[in-house]
Parts: sequence; C-alpha cells; structure tokens
Amino acid sequence: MDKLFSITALMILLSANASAKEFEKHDALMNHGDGHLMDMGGAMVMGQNTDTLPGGCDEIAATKEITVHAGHKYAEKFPGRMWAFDTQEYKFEPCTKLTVHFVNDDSIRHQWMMHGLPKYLYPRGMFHLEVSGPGEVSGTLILPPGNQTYLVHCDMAQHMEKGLKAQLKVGKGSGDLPSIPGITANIIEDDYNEAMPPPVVLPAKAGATPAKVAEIEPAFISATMLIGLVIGLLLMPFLARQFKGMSVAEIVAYSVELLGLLFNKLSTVLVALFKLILPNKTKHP
Ligand SMILES: [Cu+2]
Repeated sequence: MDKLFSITALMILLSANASAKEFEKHDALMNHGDGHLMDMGGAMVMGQNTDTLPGGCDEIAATKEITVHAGHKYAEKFPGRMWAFDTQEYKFEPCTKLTVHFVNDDSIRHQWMMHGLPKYLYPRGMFHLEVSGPGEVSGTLILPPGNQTYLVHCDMAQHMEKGLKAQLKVGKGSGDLPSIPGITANIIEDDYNEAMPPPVVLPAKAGATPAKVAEIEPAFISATMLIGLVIGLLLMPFLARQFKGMSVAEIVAYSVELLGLLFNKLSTVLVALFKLILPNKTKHP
C-alpha cells in the first residue's frame, strides 16, 4: 500500500512538472558545423553566419540586435488568428549583421524562419531559429545587399496560416507580402458578419458548360404517379362509355375482367420481347 501511494505521488509530481514547463534559455547549443547549432532541449539555429560577407557587401554596414516574441497572446488583436509574432515587420540596412533573440512564449514548438537568402551562404536559403516550449534561442546572420522583402514565418503545420507570418525588409524592400497580420489583407478573407455569406462561385473552366442548379421537385408527385394519372386520363372516355347504364357490381366485375385481359396481353408481349432480347443458346452449333 505504501508503495502504491508513493508511485501515485510520483506520477502526480511528474505530470505537474510536465504541464508547467519552465522557461528555458538555450544558450549552450552544440555546434554541428555549417551554421547548424542545437541542444537536446528542443532549440535549434540553422544558417548562422557571423563573419562571411554576402556577395555585393563590401563591409558590415551596421550591427543590430532584436528580440522577437512568438505566441498565442500576440494574435489576440488579429481576429481569426491563433498565433503571431509581437512584430510583423522589420527593416534593416543592406549588409547588416543581425542577431535575433527569439523568445517562444507558448508551450508548443515555434520557429522564426527567414527565406530567400543567398543559397551559397545559407543552406536552402534559410536562416532558422526554433524553440520547443517556452524558451529563448539566439542566432546571427548577415543580411544580403539590395532592396528585398524576405518572408519570416513559423513552418509548423498551419502556424503561418494561423498568423505566424512577418516580413523583413532589407533597404527599401520589394513590396509587401500577402496575409501579414495587421499589414496586408489575407489571401482568404474570413467573414465575421452574422449574415450568411454569398455562395462561392468557382471560375468556370474553359469550354465547360455552366453548372445547372438542380430544381427540387415536390416530393408528392413521383414519376410513377404521373404515369398512372396519364393512363387514367386517356382511358377515361373509353371507360365512361363502357360503364354507361351498368350497376356498381357490374362495373367492378367488368373492370376485373378488363384488367385480366390487359395482364394477359401484357405478359404475351413481355414473353415475346424477352425471346427477342435474350440469346437463344439452342440455335448455336
Ligand atoms: Cu509555430
């Protein structure tokens, strides 16, 4: 019993510890070469470059340091967004040596990932900072020359789409990227009006006929019923003539006789039809 109690207590302690992960400053990363640094605590730096000048830079134009936060709380001011960086736009002089201190304020994994850098200097054109759970990691790069806007985002599934997107302008930049929270319109705009949104009209393919909207028929008129009605209407004058001067009993008797005759004729026709359609095996040699 004592053993069971201590095991339970240990489990409670462990789970409490797991749910409230403490903020971790990842400042002792292992250097794996080629600007790739990481530790066992879920922190990573890729594309670190502290000293190689990108082509077209004669010297380091400026040395800057920024602290960037990522977290759910920064998305509260952006309707429909789940996560955001605390800043959505950064501007720097070309050839700036930039150190980014990336702080993850959430208990999940986030990244500050920059794209489109020269590939001869940055593996796959990326500079990448990553922290799992609350913590901080720092990395340094040297920005290229020229006026260019670079995408910064978190590459975890759906994190960018849900708001973790920013732009970094070197020099004058090269325009704005879409769907930057608070800066540019979303590519797919959400509608928060109470009224029903208008139906989505997809652009028609070349040569395709416009899709017809199916007309909903009243359910009480079925095809079978319609056929019955037509037959009834056609037979009415004939039946009216036949039934003239007959009693109800006579009408019923005559009708039954007529129906029997009709079924006989119908079955004869059907048999003949089947004989025509079905292959006669006996005729084969
Ligand atoms: Cu993320």
